[in-house]
Amino acid sequence: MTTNFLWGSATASYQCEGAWNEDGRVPSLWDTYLHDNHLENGDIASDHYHRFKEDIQLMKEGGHNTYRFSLSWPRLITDLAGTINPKGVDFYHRLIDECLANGIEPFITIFHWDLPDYLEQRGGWLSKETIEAYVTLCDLVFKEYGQKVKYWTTFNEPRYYVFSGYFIGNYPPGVHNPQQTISASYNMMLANAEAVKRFKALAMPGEIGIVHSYGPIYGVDDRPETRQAMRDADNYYNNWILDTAILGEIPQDMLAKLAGQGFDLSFILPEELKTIKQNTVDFVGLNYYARVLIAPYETGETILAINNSGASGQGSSKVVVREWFEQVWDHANSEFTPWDTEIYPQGLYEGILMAHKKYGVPIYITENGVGAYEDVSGEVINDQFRIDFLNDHIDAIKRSMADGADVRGYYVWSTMDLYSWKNGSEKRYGLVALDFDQDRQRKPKASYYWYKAVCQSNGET
Ligand code: BGP
Repeated sequence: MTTNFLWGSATASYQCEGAWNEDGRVPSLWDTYLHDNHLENGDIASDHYHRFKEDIQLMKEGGHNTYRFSLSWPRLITDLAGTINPKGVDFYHRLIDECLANGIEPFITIFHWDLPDYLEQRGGWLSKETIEAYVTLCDLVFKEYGQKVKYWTTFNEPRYYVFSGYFIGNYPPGVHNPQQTISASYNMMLANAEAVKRFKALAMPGEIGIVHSYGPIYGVDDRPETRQAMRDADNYYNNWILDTAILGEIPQDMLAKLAGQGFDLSFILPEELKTIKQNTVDFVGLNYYARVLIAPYETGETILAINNSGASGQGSSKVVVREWFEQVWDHANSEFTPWDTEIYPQGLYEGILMAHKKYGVPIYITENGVGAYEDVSGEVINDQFRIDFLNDHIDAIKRSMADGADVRGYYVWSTMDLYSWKNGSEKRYGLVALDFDQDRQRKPKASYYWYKAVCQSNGET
């Protein structure tokens, strides 16, 4: 590893902060959606808002030299008029300062899904108004924190946000509308370019990137129809975000295919395409959980994706996109988590090399980890399965670097147990355990101590 390699872990504001209605914070679309549907929510989450100093001490003692976290938009700007909440602004000054005082480099995500509900009520990412509001947010946070922060990312996983919210419909706003999926993704990618533009116009000292949920594409065989399905799946899963943000080009064959299927693309304006072309990111963050295995579209079904449905979901996952592809879960030959996520470290090795060859920009692995049901009641929490998982994935990164990839940092998801979207607190990812039923006392797991040795030896252990 290079000497200044970033070793750390990651969280997101809604998933860890709690304090959902404190100090002037207004509801996000997640608050409203989960409250309205009587689902487990992040009202308290990991209580990071009140306990961030303790968490940063744990990071420091755990050998981390960086922390990836996101800014809560509904804590910072509280209405359509753009009213700034001074207590929210102050909170992130304190969080950033605490990181810096402890030798932890802040790596900031501007948007990790907690859109203010007042914007969702006006159409959310379907509306150009949200792009304007997002740029106002960027302007605020660049000016407030920009002299202290070297690493910025505009969005966490726009693809996952949009496809879950507008295509599958299992996340808020919970609709199933392919046309809206295309419009919302486009607006987010345009907002990404506008944020980069503002960052450069303000001559900020740091670097700016985007974080993508990376699904390297594999085929079930080598037939021409499989190769075509793989290309379409790559557009759906990766290129739509990565080509647009890094190269400034929306994949042409994807647009042609969408037009051929009768989708309306008239909202894409030449001026906007110029903005996208001229304002590309400096680096990319890749979140890696699993590869994507693809077969040609054959079933005649229209869509749908079913996933993330808990232990009973294993074996029932399905993603079929009409005339594009079908996704395959090869249970006979591979290992899967109870949530049907394949454990496939080789996909990280090959995926990094593919991204490196295609894009050539610096890469940060901004999330990698494994969710599990865990008994955290004992004194010692032996999560050997997590150690094995992390070890194999870190090894994959090292191999990719030995083969020429420019990887500059690695973040375990997640720093501590936190709220998992729709799964609540029962799907745990943390290096540090929390007892959600009691006082949320922090208890490092075996993986925390193992990862400490990795960080301290710069990946040699
Ligand atoms: C990523 C998100 C994270 C995190 C992680 C695990 O897609 O960026 O916010 O939640 O996935 O996902 P889940 O909690 O659904 O298992």
